[in-house]
Amino acid sequence: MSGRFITLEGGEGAGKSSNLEWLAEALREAGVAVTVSREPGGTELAERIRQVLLEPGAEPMADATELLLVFAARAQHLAARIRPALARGEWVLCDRFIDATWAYQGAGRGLARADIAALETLVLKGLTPDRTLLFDVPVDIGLARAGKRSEPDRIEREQRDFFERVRQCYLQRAAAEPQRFRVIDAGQELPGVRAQLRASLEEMLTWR
Ligand code: T5A
Repeated sequence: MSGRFITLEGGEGAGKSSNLEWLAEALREAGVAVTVSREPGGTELAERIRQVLLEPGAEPMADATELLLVFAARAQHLAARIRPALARGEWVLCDRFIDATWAYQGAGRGLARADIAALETLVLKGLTPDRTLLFDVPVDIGLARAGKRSEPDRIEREQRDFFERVRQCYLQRAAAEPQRFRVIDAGQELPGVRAQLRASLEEMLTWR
């Protein structure tokens, strides 16, 4: 694979979606062929799985069902979209990926590490993002932003503690893999966030 795989991660309302297209445009202006996608979703079938995952319903979803659906969507996304784009030499910019599963299903839900690791091996087959931009924001600020934007989806209805565990897990993963992660202080106003992203962008452009 000759392309590059860049993921954007962070808690609810951290500002990933607000900056994804801006990042993609900046890369395109620098002459990079870019595919923009998101998880859960990114293909027609994976988007249908996303709907099942996020729509609040009368029947409570079992934690194992949630985990399997997240990985089912990811398997499809990898096969139909991410791996072909990387093979074409494109840079894939993805709103959330595997770190979200460790944060939400692992730390948030408390699912067993061994189960997540087994599915990661099965589905990712060793693929790791080249760079992960972690949008870190205090939970209350992120939830307030997300709440202003839209009605909470099934996962956004979780308690504050859940999101605090998610945040801490992301920060621990970033500390454990400093070569892959860049932590963006997403609590700043948009111009401050963009300045940090610009620095990460310049660094990534040296890969070419
Ligand atoms: N999930 C996902 C799992 O549980 N496991 C997994 O493995 C995966 C892949 C996805 C859900 O699925 C879960 C996690 C999620 O709960 P989603 O709708 O894609 O659902 O959720 P998010 O990715 O969290 O999307 P959000 O839209 O909530 O967050 P974003 O994209 O980080 O935030 P954004 O850009 O939409 O911004 C939110 C609001 O804040 C404003 C924006 O204008 C917007 O109104 N804003 C700012 N305001 C002030 N200052 C700034 N710097 C701002 N940046 C943005």
